[in-house]
Amino acid sequence: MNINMFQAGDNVLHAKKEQWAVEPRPVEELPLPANFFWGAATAAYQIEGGASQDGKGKSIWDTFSHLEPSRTNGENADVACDHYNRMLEDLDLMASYDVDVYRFSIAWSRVIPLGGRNDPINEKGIAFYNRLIDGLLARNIKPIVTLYHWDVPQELYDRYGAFLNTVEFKADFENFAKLCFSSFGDRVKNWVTFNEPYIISIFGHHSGVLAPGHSAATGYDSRTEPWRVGHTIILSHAAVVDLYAREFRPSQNGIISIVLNGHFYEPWDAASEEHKAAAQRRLEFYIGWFADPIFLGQNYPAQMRAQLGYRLPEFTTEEMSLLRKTAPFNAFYGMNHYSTKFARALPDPPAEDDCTGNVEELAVNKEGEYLGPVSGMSWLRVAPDGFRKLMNWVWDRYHLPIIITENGCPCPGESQMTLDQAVNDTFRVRYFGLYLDAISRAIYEDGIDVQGYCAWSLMDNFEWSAGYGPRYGITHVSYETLVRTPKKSAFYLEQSFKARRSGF
Ligand code: GBH
Repeated sequence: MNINMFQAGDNVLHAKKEQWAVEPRPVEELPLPANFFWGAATAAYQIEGGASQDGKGKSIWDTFSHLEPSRTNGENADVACDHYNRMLEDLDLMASYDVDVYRFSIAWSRVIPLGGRNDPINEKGIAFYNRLIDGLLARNIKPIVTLYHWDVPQELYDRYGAFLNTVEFKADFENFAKLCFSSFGDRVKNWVTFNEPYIISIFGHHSGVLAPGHSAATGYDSRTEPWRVGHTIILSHAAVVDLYAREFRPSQNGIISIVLNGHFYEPWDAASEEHKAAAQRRLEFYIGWFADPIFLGQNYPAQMRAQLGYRLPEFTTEEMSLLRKTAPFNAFYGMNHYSTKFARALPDPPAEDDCTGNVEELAVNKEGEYLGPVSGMSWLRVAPDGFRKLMNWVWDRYHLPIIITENGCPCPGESQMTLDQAVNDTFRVRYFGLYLDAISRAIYEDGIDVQGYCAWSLMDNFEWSAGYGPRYGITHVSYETLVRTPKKSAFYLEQSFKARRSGF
């Protein structure tokens, strides 16, 4: 059976068949190890709803999604997928897909409504996550739990600017982490501290597209804020890894790390040393920024320090020794990856608030070639070779087992489709097939230790600044009725993992 088979006439609206550079090979040729695990990912604010139910406090996203004029497509996640009240149904849905793992995040303001280390705990919030975790284990699904997926309690932002105050934030985050480890760590064995520090720093404090929406245009210092935020995240991560290793790992035996996102970058002109260097530099400014200090226990990449100068905070001697000490405690590299871009060197000097390494990002190269077919998002093109190259880049530099913690796409035109059209998501099936092929090649042809895969996302959900427009789910959600309907891609993943792992 070739389950990668592409059905003509399915909903590949804007992607003509000949646009696909690589034809998926039959899974018999591209297997995965028998112990490779798969599942689906979500984030609290994007699915839970129950915005003020049972004592939940506000997060910066509750504030941001209610701004006038709207910065979130006129929509908010007060209800979202109502997962807070439909959790049992969602557990059964996951079980029906035969997932091995479920990656979700804990809403900090649900368990500590005001967020701080001297603030009260909300037992009803703790009880919700206990029910979720117990429900997963009862269905033989392992939880992978993210402590922070973008929803810092609003009160901490009001008190001290959240990430902008390294000392205060770190202390409050440690306290929150400790509460989670002590409440859930008897059953949760896979922890992620932060989801996508790059996005928190740059999209939250440079472009201002995401909460708290800081940018030069809204009156903030985008020359320095993103780097301060990144610094806070790195040190808070290290402190929590240290806390876990000292106080919890001996009895709980779990593992911990961080999730970094990043495109792969190809040079805009592959024949030019200048543009090849730009692609490398862009990867260092995107990924090395966090991964060099966290996984190597080293300072920021030299090219970043050279370009950014005073804009980049410095690690003290004690901080450097904390980084060196905790680096080996990170058990895996959590990779969120969607697409590839071309990198083109910009003329020097860089803009005074440049955060790219002085690189322009493009979808098309010097020859006018596109990276691959475009999905339902203009930035997200299908480029499985770039995915494989990124796994190689990360493996060569950090030598850690890789877990793909997010990967997926919306189909072209999906936001306008009827239910029947949307569940027949052949574009997504094809994207998944090609990206799984890349993982198989990374493992068997490149010798990389890739251990597991989480599709983004378990279900359609609130896509941040884009509201309910883009749909990334392997399950369709009707935002009128909140009814869940599995898409073809959910069955594809179930079948594909079954076949790829069966060890032909
Ligand atoms: C992930 O973020 C999030 O973890 C998840 O919550 C989210 O729903 C999912 O992806 C889908 O977006 O590079 O300037 O062209 C991914 C963050 C958002 C980063 C889109 C890159 C593209 C704009 N990505 N962004 S750009």
